Order: sequence, then structure tokens, then C-alpha cells
Amino acid sequence: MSEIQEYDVLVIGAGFSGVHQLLNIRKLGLTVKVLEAGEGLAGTWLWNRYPGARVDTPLPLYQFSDPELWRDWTFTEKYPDGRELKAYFEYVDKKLDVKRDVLFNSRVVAARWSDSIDRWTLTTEDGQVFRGQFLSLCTGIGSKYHIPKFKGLDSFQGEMHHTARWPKDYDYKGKRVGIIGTGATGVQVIQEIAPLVAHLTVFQRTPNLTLPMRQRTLTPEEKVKKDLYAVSFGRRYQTFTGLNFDINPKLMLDATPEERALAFEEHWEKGGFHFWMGSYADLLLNPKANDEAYAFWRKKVRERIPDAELQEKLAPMKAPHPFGVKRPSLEQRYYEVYSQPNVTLVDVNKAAIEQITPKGVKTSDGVEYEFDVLILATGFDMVTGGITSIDIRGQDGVPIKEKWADGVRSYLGLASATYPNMFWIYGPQSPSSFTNGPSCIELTSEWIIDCMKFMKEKNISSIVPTEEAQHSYSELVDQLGAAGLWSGAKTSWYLGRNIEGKKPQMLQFSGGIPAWSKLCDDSAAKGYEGFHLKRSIISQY
Ligand code: NA7
Repeated sequence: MSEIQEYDVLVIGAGFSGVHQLLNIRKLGLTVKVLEAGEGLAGTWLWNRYPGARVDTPLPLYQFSDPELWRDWTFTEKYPDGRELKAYFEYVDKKLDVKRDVLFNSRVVAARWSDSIDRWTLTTEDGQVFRGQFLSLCTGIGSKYHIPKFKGLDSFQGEMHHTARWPKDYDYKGKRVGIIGTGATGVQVIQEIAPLVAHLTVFQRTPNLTLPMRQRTLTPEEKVKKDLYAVSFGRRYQTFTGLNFDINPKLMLDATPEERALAFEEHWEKGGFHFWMGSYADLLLNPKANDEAYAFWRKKVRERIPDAELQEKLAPMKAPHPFGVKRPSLEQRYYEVYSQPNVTLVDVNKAAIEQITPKGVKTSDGVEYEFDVLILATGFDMVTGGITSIDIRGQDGVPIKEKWADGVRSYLGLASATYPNMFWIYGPQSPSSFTNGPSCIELTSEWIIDCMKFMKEKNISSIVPTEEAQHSYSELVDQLGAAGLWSGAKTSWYLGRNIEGKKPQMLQFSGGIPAWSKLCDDSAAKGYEGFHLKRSIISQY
């Protein structure tokens, strides 16, 4: 067995969460090691390097809030692409020497807690062993990619790539390409590669109820004028989504048709998530209000599709599910792509994918589509997969995967009973993807840092949620989830329904950032109410 390497804090993952933890743990004066499976920083932007990969929340809030970092770095577009985000992480490293505390190409496979020493022991795939008082899981919501069990998958003789494992510098131009999946990833790939490939066949199961991104390059003035950045960063914890706009508290059904039409138009023109999370409070709660939003959406989308058959496939008269109960993808030229002569859209509800063949994909109507490349844009074991793919065992020795087999249970969406001194960021039962990533991440990370500081000052060696607190918090997450229209989506990853055998449940806190952060702050203010604290008999630090 290799020598044990000792740290105060062990962090898994070097994306936004892991880097924020690292930089702030250093400030506490604790020793820290970040273990990262990939070869570099940037988390999701390291792995998702498929063509067209781009963030869906706008600047300035999609970056670290530390003025020392935003003062000297300027993005070029309102919604930066994956390459620029990777470059941003390199800049952060240059500025703050991040990498000196990160071990790359080191996938953690197991974590064991010991009550007798109040320490976690972690093992990596290559047999290295680390011990630390705290374990911070910064594995993100989309780190375990998913490939459905298609019949004949291995028989395909061409190239096959999941979007989360896209080969470096891969040249797809001039090839015959098939793509399965029209989620956020599929939409981005499709609109990017369609003009450049010989032929593109898209297999769609559910039309994506997208929103216009309204991408643009930043003007030279915007690039230098950053005096409002601090205001935006200050405000983000007060809005539902952690963005710099909030949900309109008015009910759509109280508005006159004229008021509604005007508000819809305004939010549509603003682009991004304004129409989804900014227009009316009842959009995601009341089916009638939701129908109005869908009718508006359908009209807008159909205007861009000349062909009636395509209109019905991409923006059907009957909504495939309530509008907005799956995260809408932000598109740029998505609908125009389908009018290109080299693009074919296959509705797999009409003719299901029967099997993957050596040449391509065969559907149930007997048609075989042939490709050089098959792209799987089939998503992830979202929210929980990054955590459950590590063999994590706490006080009772039960792997977390087993513990959560009947559903995730947590306290405050950042810790779990029987797993002391273990926190996660942007994971199960947190507001995660109902919000802007860095907003939710920094809020959680700051809370964890404060907790570590408190423990250090009070000489507390371990902290773990009580079963009671966990039960009532998890019930709240379930109740909030049940109050919305979310269950109307048959295959939604919000509900774990995209993975066969996964327990269906609302996986995220759907009450917004302010409500969630109040729960976290209240617990901390009351000496970490809802947690059991163990005082150390000897000084820990
Ligand atoms: P998503 O949003 O889970 O999309 C996966 C897509 O793959 C979606 O269109 C699925 O159809 C489709 N899919 C999955 N399994 C099948 C089968 N068996 N047959 C046909 N089609 C299938 O993943 P993304 O990577 O696009 O995005 C994930 C999140 O990452 C995104 O929301 C952002 O927040 C970042 P379905 O819609 O389920 O019918």
C-alpha cells in the first residue's frame, strides 16, 4: 500500500466548485489537496469539448466573483464558449497558482470514514492513498455520462463518440453524421456542425422547447466598463436563479391578454432564461398559465420553420410536456438548420430506434440510416451520478449509492446523515441547475468554509446531519417539487427519469436561492442546528 498523504481537506474535482474551495480553504490556513480525474482545470468545460459547447447563463455572473479575478480578465462574448472558459481557468491558475495544490489524472474510487480518528481515507484509481479531516465533493451535476442500452451498440463499424468524451481536434467536416439526442448538448452540436457535414441525421425523442440565446460579442466599452460587476455579484443571492433578474411576482392569469402579450414579447427579446424564469410566477405552477406560454413559444418557433411537417415535429400543436419543466436549451440558429437539404430529422416516437447496426441506425419502420460518425448526445446520470460513482462509506459502512438507491436524502442539499465532515457543492437537493452555476457554487462553498472556520475555532472534530433534520429537509424538497408542473416531463433528468432504474424524485431544491440560503444561514446562526457536533478532546489544529 502506498504511503498515506495527509491533508486537512480533500477536494474531489477541479471545476468552479473545486477551485473555489481550494482558494478559500487556503485562506483559512488549512492544508488542502484537490484530486481531479482529468488532465486540467475547468470541470465540465474540460470534458465537454464537443463542437458548439457553450454556457447558457450570461456574463458577468458566469465567473468567479473575486474582483481580483474579473478586473483583469475579459470574455469576448455574452455567453462564452467552452474554449474560452478553459482559457479562463488557465488565467485563474496563472493569477492564483491554483495547480500547485491539484493532482491531475487522479480519479478517486473510494472514500472511507473512520469515527475513531475523525478522518476520511481516499483511494485513487492508481492506488494513491490520502487522508483528510474533511471531504468536499465538487464533482458537478454532469460528470457521469450516460449511454442508453441500444441493441447492437458495439456492432457499429464507424466512429462513435459521446459528447462528453469528444476526441481532441476531431475533424467531422464532410462526414455523414448521425446524432441521437436533442437536449442542451444535442442542440448545440446540431446547430454548429450542420453547415459543415456532408449529411446530418438527427434522432429526436422529445422536441426541445428551446429559447433564443441572443448571443453577441461584447462591445469594447462593455469589455472595460466593469463598474456594475460588483452590483451584479452583490445582487445574485437575492434572486431566485442567482442571475441578475428575478421572477415577476405577478400571476400570468391576472394579466390582461394585451399585458401578457407585451410581457412575453419583452422577455423573448431579452433572450436567455428571461422568458422561463423571469416572466410570470405561475408559469411553472399553473397548467393554464403554462399553456399560454407554450402557445406563444410554438408560434415564435413555427414562424422560423417553413415546412408544415417539420413544424409539427419541432413545435407540435400539442405540447410534449409543460413548457419549462425541462431546462430549455438556448439556441442560436437551431430551427433554420432543419431547412438545409443535408439535414434529416427522424422522430423516434413515430419510428423507434430498433438497433445500432454496423452501418448506422435502424428504426422500427425498417429504414436503415448510414453514417461515418454516430454522436451520442444522450446526457448524464445527472445530479447524483458524480457522487454515487465513488464508493463512499460513512459511519455505518454503507456505500452512498446503496443508501440513495431508494432516493437521495440530505440535509440542506450539501451533507448527508452518517457521512460526517463530508459536503458537496452543486449536487443533490441543492438549487443547482435551477440557478446560475457559479452563484449557487460560491454560496455553498462560502457556507462550507464558514463551517470549517467555526469548527476550527470551537475545536470541533466532526459534524454530521441528524436523521431528523435530514428527513424534514428532504420532505421539503419533495413538497416543493410536487408543487410545480415538473412531473409532466416523462424523461426529465430533474426527476431522475432519464436513467433506467433510478428512483424518480425531484433531485434539486426548487424553491430558489434566497429561500435555500436562508435555511443554510439559519442553521449556521443557531450553531449548526440540525447537525450533530463532536468536540475534540485534543486540539485539532
Ligand atoms: P439531456 O438534456 O439529458 O439530453 C439527452 C438527450 O438524449 C435527450 O434529447 C433525450 O431524449 C435523448 N435520449 C436519451 N436516451 C434516448 C434514447 N434511448 N433514445 C432516443 N433519445 C434518447 O442531456 P444533455 O447533455 O443535452 O444536457 C444535460 C444538461 O447539461 C443540460 O440540461 C444543461 O444543464 C447542461 P428525451 O428528451 O429524454 O426524450
